[in-house]
Amino acid sequence: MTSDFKLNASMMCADYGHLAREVSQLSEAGIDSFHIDIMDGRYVPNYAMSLNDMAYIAGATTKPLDVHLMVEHPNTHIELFLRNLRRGDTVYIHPEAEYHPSTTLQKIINAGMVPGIAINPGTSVETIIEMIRIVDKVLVMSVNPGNAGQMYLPYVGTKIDRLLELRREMHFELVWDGACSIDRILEYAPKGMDGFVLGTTVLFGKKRSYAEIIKDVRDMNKASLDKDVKREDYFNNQPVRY
Ligand code: S6P
Ligand code: MG
Repeated sequence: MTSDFKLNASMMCADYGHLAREVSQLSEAGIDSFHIDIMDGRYVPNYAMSLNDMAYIAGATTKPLDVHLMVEHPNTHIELFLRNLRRGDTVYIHPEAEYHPSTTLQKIINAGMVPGIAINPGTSVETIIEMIRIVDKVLVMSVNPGNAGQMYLPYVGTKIDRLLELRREMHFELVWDGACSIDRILEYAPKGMDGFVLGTTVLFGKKRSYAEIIKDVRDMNKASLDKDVKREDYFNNQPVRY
């Protein structure tokens, strides 16, 4: 059993009074990529990060960006995003937000970015299966998009298991976004989940450093896979519970 997975920092949860420090501390702590939530106040009932925030972070790190566009008709302004990104950064769109999502995905591909789709809790796999054929990544939402700090919607678990099954026949990476806890990582990393977006549930606003938390996530996962270490024993010896 393997469980290699990427950890992405949800930058809408970062301290904007010290953005440069946040980016460098997360990089040094071993975060794999920066998750950038862009919201337009229409597709979702909130405004989050801006183009400027995204461009700043792109210039402040060599690590990849995962840009999650929660905007209506992303095709209209996709070039604004693409020209501020680097080759290899990921751009996720929500297929419901676009009349012709594959056209937008093609623009992302043509610009040298990694194309992805985000799937809302209420969206079924059947409605997006054709999109899955042309993207490299699927971002599965376990909360409704719009805010950090929401509760996990347990009915999404069935769909996640289904997507993990689908990966046996289709090639794509599966990334978890929303209320991602240590327990969910320990459950789904061994099942093959490729990445997790870490927000307020695990990473931000805690009394421990990013480096300690990220190390804990990886150590706990290793311990839970290690036949010689019982997961309960590992947890019992830890001073901090999440
Ligand atoms: C939600 C957004 C997410 C959140 C992330 C926050 O609309 O797409 O990326 O920022 O889920 O994590 P948490 O642990 O606060 O739910
Ligand atoms: Mg997101």
